[in-house]
Amino acid sequence: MNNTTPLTQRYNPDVDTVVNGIMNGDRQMLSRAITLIESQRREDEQKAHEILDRCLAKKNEAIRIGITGSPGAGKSTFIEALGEEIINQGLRLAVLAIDPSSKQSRGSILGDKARMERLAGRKEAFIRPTASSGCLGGTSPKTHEAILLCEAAGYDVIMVETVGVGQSEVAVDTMVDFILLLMLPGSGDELQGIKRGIMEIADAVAITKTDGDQAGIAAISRAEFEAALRMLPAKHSFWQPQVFLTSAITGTGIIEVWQNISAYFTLMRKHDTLEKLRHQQLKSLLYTLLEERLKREFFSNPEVTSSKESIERQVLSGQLSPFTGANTLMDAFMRPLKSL
Ligand SMILES: Nc1nc2c(ncn2[C@@H]2O[C@H](COP(=O)(O)OP(=O)(O)OP(=O)(O)O)[C@@H](O)[C@H]2O)c(=O)[nH]1
Ligand SMILES: [Mg+2]
Repeated sequence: MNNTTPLTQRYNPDVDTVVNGIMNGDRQMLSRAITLIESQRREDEQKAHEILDRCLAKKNEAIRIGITGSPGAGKSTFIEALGEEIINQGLRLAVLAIDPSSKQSRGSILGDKARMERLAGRKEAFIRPTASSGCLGGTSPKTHEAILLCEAAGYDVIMVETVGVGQSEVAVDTMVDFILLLMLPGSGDELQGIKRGIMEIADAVAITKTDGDQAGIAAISRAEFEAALRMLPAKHSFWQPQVFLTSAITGTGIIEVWQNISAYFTLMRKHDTLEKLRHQQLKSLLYTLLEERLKREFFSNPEVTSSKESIERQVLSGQLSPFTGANTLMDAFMRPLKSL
């Protein structure tokens, strides 16, 4: 695909064109395929899955990193600084940035591209902001599918930015190999609350914005996080998560974080853990997709939709127990299948 391609074909290209484009590093085609994945339209979905099936045949293995942290923790700025370091080492980088504040992907595209301006200008980088479309923290099977497409496009490193709101990290944990948790200086007290769950899946913690007058408080936070990490069960027997003091503005700690990530992947390969992890990730995607599909089929089933309200009323009035109600709806769903 080049600039002489007719405009109509550029905007509604066929599966072959998209697949070839992705394989040949055409960022616009990759972006187009991700848009199809995100689409709610059945025909787009079908096309997206044809593209995915073809792309999966090409085995590429990228390093997948999840970057998570509270809103405003400095995730995008950190990715920009770390991303430049990665590109300078001769690697190609894809960033899937999930913007929970935006329901419209157009809005978030402008938002995050502006925040990762330097990276967006590099030809070795692909930045794709996606709207979370109501998913907690923004991760969904669609994010996982987008990762697979970036991998087919030959990116060496894929970063997924998610907002740490608890469950979203658990979802992202099923699709990335390494989770970097970003925390603001002075956020040690959050360890008592929901952040504990996030700590359990973190492979490294970076305290952000340690420039200016934050240095002292950052050092205290580091000690708090280190103590908390020591109390947690090990995710991998060969890996002890470390805490780094970083600043995306001065560049402090960025190289150290990258060295830590690289060391992790060297060990993962040595222990054959990466391949096992890939299998777990694919298994998780298979069942997540299946669950979503079943739910959708169930709730759009005419037998279910016609009896749903009446069953709900009977449950609310105490005529039916929720269990019997659920069974009745399930029977309604299964009836046409049983008569086949
Ligand atoms: N002083 C200082 N400010 C920083 C640093 N990193 C980010 N910031 C500022 O913190 C604010 C938030 O940064 P972002 O990178 O957008 O944070 P984020 O976590 O991606 O935010 P959301 O995606 O909205 O959750 C911006 O105003 C940045 O300029 C840093 O290392 N030092
Ligand atoms: Mg951000």
